[in-house]
Amino acid sequence: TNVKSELLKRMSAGKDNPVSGQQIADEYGVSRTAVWKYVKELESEGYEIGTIRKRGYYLISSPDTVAPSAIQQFLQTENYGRSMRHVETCPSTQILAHEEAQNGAPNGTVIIADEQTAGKGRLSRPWSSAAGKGIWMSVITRPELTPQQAPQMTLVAAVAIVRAIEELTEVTPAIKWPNDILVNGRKLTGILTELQADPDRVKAIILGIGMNVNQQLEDFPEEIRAIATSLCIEEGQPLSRPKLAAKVLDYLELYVALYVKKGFAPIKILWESYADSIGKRVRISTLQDTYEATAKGISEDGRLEVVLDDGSIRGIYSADIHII
Ligand code: BTX
Repeated sequence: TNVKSELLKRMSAGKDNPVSGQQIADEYGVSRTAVWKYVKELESEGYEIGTIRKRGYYLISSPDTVAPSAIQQFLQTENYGRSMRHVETCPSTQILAHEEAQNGAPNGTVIIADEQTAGKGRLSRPWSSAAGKGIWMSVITRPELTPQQAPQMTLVAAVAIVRAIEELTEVTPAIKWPNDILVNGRKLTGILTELQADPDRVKAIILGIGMNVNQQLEDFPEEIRAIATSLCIEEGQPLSRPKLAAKVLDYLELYVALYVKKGFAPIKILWESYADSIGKRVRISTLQDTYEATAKGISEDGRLEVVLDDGSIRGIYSADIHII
């Protein structure tokens, strides 16, 4: 697959710069027949490939797919996304990722689906995952962290996603604590962080990332049309899902490494620069109760700090926040 994604990457240079099969074969120490087989494989996956006699192959068009080679041609990571499993449809990539993690999947393994039939959010809420319209992926990470440091990974992922969106689009995303990315007040992306751990050691943190990319409003179930949005809706044009998925993985690897090495402080600064609730009046709903307060910032351990009306400060581990 390494040769295949490299082939794909180089074929994207266009008709004037065809890729020589012989050269790829020499560089990677494989036979020309093997290269030719990769070309045929790509064609069967929906790529249209042109051939110029004696010069090589070039890409005419790409299918709208999140298959591994489509994503990997854009990847700049060391580990993240290098091992990848793509399924057309599944109930939830989180379930597959938990199984793979238990079976020893390496750090950075990605499970990605074109469609989820039972995508899940926090507290078993449903996550709408229309076929071919979004990025529905779970990233198995194995950072050197204690279980107490795991919840901040949600915030690390949020910063990575926002940076990727900023780099590839014109939209201005905001982060809503703890796990939503909003554009113009509507939900664009959700993050679900799940943990496999011993009492004192993280075995795997599974980051479930759901990004609305190419939906139109009618692709969302009716009950969320008023609160959801997609990059296509916001930008007025479709976006390449594999390019975006690769960019998210690039930033995710970078910021997870930063967090592990330098602690939460640098992430906190980034996070707060994108947060939409800081300084604002919010309604906080936990499983136990609902109350109002003013959001102050986040703490070193990722809690949302709010000032209650009696002036006391409270740090919240998990809740739903509404700006009022
Ligand atoms: P959450 O609990 O913060 O958000 C769930 C709520 O968001 C739902 O109750 C609904 O109101 C709304 N919602 C549902 N689907 C969408 C959507 N597509 N766009 C905007 N709003 C929506 C958020 O949980 C965490 C979501 C993680 C999803 C990923 S996808 C890959 C991985 N696999 C999996 O099953 N979950 C994760």
